[in-house]
Amino acid sequence: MTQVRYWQAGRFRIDLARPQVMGIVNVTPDSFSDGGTWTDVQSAIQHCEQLVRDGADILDLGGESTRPGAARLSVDEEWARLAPVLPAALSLGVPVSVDTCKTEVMRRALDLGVDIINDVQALRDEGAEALLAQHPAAGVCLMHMRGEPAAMQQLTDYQDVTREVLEFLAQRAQAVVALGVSPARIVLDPGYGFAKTMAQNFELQRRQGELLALGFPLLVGWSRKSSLGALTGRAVDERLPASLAAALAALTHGARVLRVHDVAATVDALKVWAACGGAGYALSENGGTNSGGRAR
Ligand code: HH2
Repeated sequence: MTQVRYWQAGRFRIDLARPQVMGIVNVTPDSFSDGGTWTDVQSAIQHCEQLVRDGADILDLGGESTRPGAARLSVDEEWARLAPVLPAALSLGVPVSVDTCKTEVMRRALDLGVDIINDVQALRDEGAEALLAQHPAAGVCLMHMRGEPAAMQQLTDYQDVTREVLEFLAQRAQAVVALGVSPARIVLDPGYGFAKTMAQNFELQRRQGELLALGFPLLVGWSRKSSLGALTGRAVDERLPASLAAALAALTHGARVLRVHDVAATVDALKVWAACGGAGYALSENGGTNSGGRAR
């Protein structure tokens, strides 16, 4: 299977020849695994710096938890968490992503210069697609989920989860491209843990390679998720081995970007995986205009 080589992401053209590690910075009191740890501005900035020292290729900052039942914030509440941390994150020399579903938060983040919008709702908020289409270069991650986080775990009735995720992502990517976003700016995410049972998450993982037929790079987020806890019987702070195993499985099935909490451990695992000849994919040169992606 030939895969796209570059992801155009704001100031950067990210080279996917080497799998990329996206480090999670949750500036939230209630995220499922690290809520409350990085809520004050200084500790959030220090966490960004530490993740970059640990080898993060991308930082993903979120101000609103997406866990089932999490409180929904207003634009101003969400932005008040992100705004003091973003300028420091943007100075660290790596692409910065903002994890949000709200068009107005996206607009403010793009105005500040963030490189990527990571949207678990795949740009379905009103005006979100058009906002990205107006922007010349920002990257975007379109993720599959159903409904809202509050009730999504009741929406797990699929005939064939992989086919439905594929059709949803195809439709969302097509809609965004039709509005003028270059395909080189788009990555897709199957949305592990979002409106899926444990069995569906693992079935989707086993068949994840089918999503490559859409012609976009894949980003995945397995880190510490509850299906890993259900399978291993481990509490959320004991899921690192399970998270690493799932991350490597995702790479084997074609993912190129891993969204993780434990950057240092993931970087080590990737080094060993690569030295052992971990999945080699043929890569096609694709579009994208800016350079500046780091070589490391
Ligand atoms: N998972 C979470 C949040 N954002 N974005 C993408 N693209 N893919 C994911 O799998 C994904 C995501 C949930 O993890 P986390 O951010 O740690 O938790 P919370 O949403 O509770 O802050």
